Amino acid sequence: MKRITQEVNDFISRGMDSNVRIAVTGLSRAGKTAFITSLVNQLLHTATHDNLPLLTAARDKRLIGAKREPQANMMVPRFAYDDAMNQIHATPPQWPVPTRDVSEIRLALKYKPNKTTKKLLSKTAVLNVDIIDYPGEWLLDLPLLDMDFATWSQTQFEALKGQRSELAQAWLEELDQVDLNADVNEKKLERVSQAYTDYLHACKASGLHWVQPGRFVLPGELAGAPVLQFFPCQLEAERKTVKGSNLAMLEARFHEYQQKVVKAFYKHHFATFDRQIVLVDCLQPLNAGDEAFYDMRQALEQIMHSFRYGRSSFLRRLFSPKIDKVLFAATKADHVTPDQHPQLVSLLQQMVHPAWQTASYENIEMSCMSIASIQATTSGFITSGDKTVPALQGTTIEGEAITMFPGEVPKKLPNAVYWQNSGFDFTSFRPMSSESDEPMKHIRLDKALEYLLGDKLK
Ligand SMILES: Nc1nc2c(ncn2[C@@H]2O[C@H](COP(=O)(O)OP(=O)(O)OP(=O)(O)O)[C@@H](O)[C@H]2O)c(=O)[nH]1
Ligand SMILES: [Mg+2]
Repeated sequence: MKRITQEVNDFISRGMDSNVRIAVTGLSRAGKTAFITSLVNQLLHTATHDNLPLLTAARDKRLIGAKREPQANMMVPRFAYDDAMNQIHATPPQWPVPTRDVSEIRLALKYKPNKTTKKLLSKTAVLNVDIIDYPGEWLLDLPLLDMDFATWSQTQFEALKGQRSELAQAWLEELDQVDLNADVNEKKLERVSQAYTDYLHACKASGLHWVQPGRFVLPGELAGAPVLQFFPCQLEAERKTVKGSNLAMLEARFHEYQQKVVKAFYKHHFATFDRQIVLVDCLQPLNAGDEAFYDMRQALEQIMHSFRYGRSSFLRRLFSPKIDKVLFAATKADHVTPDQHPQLVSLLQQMVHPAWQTASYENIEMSCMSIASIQATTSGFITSGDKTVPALQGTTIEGEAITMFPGEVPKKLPNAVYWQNSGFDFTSFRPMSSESDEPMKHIRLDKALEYLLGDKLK
């Protein structure tokens, strides 16, 4: 009885409306824009279509409808839902354009509560859902907060192996031209920073996702600002930073980056999130090769640090974290036949589990699933001789209609032999044509919604 009274009080004090902030992240091209566009599109159609059977409130017909509302945070750009929908409904259909910054959109969901406490108060309730899109690369910067400039520099030089050391050549040549103890030369620092940024972009283009500082490749509104103009240097252990020197300036900018960029993101954005979905494109690194694959695993491990709030954690000292549920979703599941979906989940679990099991994720629930936000293929079977095999049908980005078996997804992290013997070649498809008054086709987007929102719609 006491608990019920408390719940009723909470509910009254909040008014009939409640609020949840769901953050959507993932490394670039993971499928964030497609996910948010589809999520909004699905919820806007829920009143008229049975498009979300795995979302309990929708299945039980308690979800009355959804509408767009002006977003709460006025300092953040609006998520470009209409632009994305125009692209998907274009002839031929196109994917939404890449995004580079944080953005936000709000939906109000009207539902019939089934919790006794809420039912006592009103037949209907409203849940305001803020959906925030931000680049996963920004989470790669968290470890920077625990390092000084010299330590960070060292980590960057230690990472210069394999493909990275080749890609870094032009930057290293520029770096050789800098006298760290000479009087500060802003022009020179700008040039070397640009060479370093180009190197980070080249890493991304080769499928290597672990890049630091993350803002260098996705600067958002900070593009061109001096706070993004520094680079790692090889420093001697016994050194003194000369006042007014190039090194002094690099150290100062690194410090500013820690305080005004990284900390500010955690304090002003991350601290406000209630739920987090991390989208992972597991197929892209399978296409790109083993270095890209293990690199993505390392990037995911880094991303997971942001959800580790042990008692003494850095984040807990900075603010009180609120995220209580994190969902890892393998996106673009429609690139493989449905029989491969369990393998996709298992691969994703293997990529995130080691970090998950060893870390102290106090009071945080985590789960993995596979989804396709905007289904671009249909699945079926083809007969070859006396064998029937699963197949996909779709239209390639170039406009060719094809039926194919795209290959098997490894269930476990592939070993060296595997990379030698099996090549992956997942084709990119264009979105299917759809009617503007119909919800888009998806795979398990409703399951993701149930995980992220289900309890809030009770
Ligand atoms: N087949 C299929 N392809 C998808 C799906 N979602 C995304 N894609 C593909 O992945 C690409 C990237 O998707 P976006 O949603 O733009 O990814 P993003 O994470 O927002 O990318 P950035 O904004 O560049 O960081 C799209 O252009 C599509 O080619 C999906 O559900 N199915
Ligand atoms: Mg995007």
